[in-house]
Amino acid sequence: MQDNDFRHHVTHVVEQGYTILPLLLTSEECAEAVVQLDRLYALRDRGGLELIFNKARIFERLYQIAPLLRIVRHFLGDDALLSSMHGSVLGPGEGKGGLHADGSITGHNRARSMADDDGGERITSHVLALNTIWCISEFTDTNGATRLLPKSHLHTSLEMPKGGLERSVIARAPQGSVIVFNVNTWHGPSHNQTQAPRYAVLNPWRRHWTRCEYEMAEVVDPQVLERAGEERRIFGIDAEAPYVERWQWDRDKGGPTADHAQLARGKN
Ligand SMILES: O=C(O)CCC(=O)C(=O)O
Repeated sequence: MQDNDFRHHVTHVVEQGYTILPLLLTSEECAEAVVQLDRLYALRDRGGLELIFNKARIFERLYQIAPLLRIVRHFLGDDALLSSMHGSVLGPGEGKGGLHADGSITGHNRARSMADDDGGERITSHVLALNTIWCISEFTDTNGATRLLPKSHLHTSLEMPKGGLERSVIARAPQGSVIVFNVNTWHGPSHNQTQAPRYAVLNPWRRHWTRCEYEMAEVVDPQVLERAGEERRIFGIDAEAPYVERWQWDRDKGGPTADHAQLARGKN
């Protein structure tokens, strides 16, 4: 990505709460992703669409794309963490719901985590997390593309701004693009009025020092971690909290030091 494109996307996220990076995946990669999403959709009742980097090689590609990582790290720091990776197949007729902001289950937008002293205001001063949505299908006005409410990332209340749904805009994007948005931005799928499913991958990112949606260091398949190469840090091995005393803990490895290997649990 050229520097002026980078600055354009950064400014759009800062001012509008989202941006769209076009055409980062090839049509062949999207076609392979569709095959795999269809296979996993059939298994959806038993978690088929969860943590899909463990389930097909094509999805490992989604955290190896330099222009996206550059934007993610610009906002969340060099040690940003992948928080989950979920497949989405939005069928014909689906997507009639409203909008929401993410982080309401495990993040700073969780109503029960608001303290009295917060005065009912969520954190908007810094970007605490981003969501990214990969457009495995082209995203159009009619096929259930994500809609977003511009500037809603600056809204301090946990309640959606009045008239939010009416003022939201559909993220039109060519196949292979990725939508990047602030965790505070209200969004949701629009109504799929076509006869074909809309395919996407939902791929949120968080700061190193916040909790991810999964214990990624624990759930990632060891071979997937190995293949991640330099990018393995996105799984937060060094973000794991010690379960032994600190002097016995190897932070880089995310487990007891070699001298205390007998204290290791599970994967260590
Ligand atoms: O499927 C979409 O378009 C939106 C997904 C969504 O709401 C989310 O990832 O939180």
